[in-house]
Amino acid sequence: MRASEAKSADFVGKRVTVRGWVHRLRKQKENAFVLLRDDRGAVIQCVVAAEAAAPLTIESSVEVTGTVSQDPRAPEGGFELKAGELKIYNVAAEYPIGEYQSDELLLDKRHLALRTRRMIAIAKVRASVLQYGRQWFVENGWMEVTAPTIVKGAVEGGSTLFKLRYFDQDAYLSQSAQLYLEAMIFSLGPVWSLTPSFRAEKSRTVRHLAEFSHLEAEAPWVTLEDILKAEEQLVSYVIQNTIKTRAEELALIKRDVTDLKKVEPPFDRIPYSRAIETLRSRGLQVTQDDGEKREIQFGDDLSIDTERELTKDADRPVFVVGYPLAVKPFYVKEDPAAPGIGLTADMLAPRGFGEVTSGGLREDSIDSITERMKKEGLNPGAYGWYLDLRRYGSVPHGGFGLGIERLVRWITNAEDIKDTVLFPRTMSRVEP
Ligand code: NSS
Repeated sequence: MRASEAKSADFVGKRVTVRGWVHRLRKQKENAFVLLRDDRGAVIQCVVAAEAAAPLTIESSVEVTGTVSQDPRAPEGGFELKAGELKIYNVAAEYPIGEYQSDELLLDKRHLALRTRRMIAIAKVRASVLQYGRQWFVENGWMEVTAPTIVKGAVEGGSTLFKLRYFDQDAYLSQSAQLYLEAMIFSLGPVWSLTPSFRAEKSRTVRHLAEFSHLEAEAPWVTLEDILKAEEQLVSYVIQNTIKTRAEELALIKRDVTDLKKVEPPFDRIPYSRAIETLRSRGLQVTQDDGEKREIQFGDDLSIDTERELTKDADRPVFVVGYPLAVKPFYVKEDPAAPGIGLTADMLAPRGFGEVTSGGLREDSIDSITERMKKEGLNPGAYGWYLDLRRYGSVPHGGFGLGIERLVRWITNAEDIKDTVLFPRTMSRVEP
């Protein structure tokens, strides 16, 4: 059985068998104290004869049969296995990961480091985020679809595309499933997908990965407000359920969830123009491409720093609504009531965690969209099939994308987004 099952008053006095790995080891004259970690990351202390335990090393795999007893001194819940018989499966070689290790070493040895209790806890939180995300869509009548990840066209700008040789032509790794989801809504209605997205992000930041899990949704006949409502409900549902299901894991990584409990709809909607005014009134400076600093102004995109400034005191996420078209991709629909402004919104998580989702309405006029593509330096000829969607029964529609790792980073309070995925991909890391 698993360690978590054995640690129960029902089994006290009974002999049980638990399998796992030596998580910690203390050898004394007569007895050895093995903290055994099971295959779900729960631990139980096992007391075995020193002689039998002599060959054991950290991460050796073992099976212990012993009597469950209750002892308040036993770590992790006051239960232990006594007078254990020990069967050794594999005596591990000297383990390269000790108690205090550099972040770099932990990343180099990630295939082993994912056995640490912090990584296990975060992986479980992530699993719940995925589970409840999926559940929300299913319960609300959205249909799951799968889009290709090898594509011909850019969605989010050309600078972060990964190019690859696809037989005898060039192709790219997908940055977003959006264009494909847009094609699907004509016959499948509201759809969603969870696919890897790829971005050749050249800057090293604590919130960018080269490969991330992208939860995306698209629906016909919607308004911007419909999309924002879906986003705030989805995120609140995922968070409330995850903090309940994963209370133990979040406690283990010392995440105080008081603020997360407050994540309930509706989230504030702040117009982009007001966000810029607020930042200007606080004298916020931005660094330009040439390294010079100047005051932030209307037309600037929001950065990690400006997003932090906007959300540092907030408990709940906020939507920044109505970015200038110039800082958003070609597909964003222009607000008929405000020329130059997009019907688009980013959800910023509180306390500097920053952008978690981005979404809005899509331009449905073929003329406007072709013109915007040209402005962005894209060749409309390469988007033939996508433009067809504007030729054959175009309707008002919209959707959004949510970065799973961004959401997990916020929920787990992880310093670095690399901690939210077991095998992170960044500019400097494609191994292990
Ligand atoms: O570029 S986005 O802001 N928007 C899109 O890709 C849309 N085409 C999505 C859509 O409407 N279907 O990315 C969406 C989200 C963004 O808010 C982040 O949460 C996440 O995807 N994202 C990332 N996470 C981790 N690493 C990187 N590099 C990254 N880029 C975006």
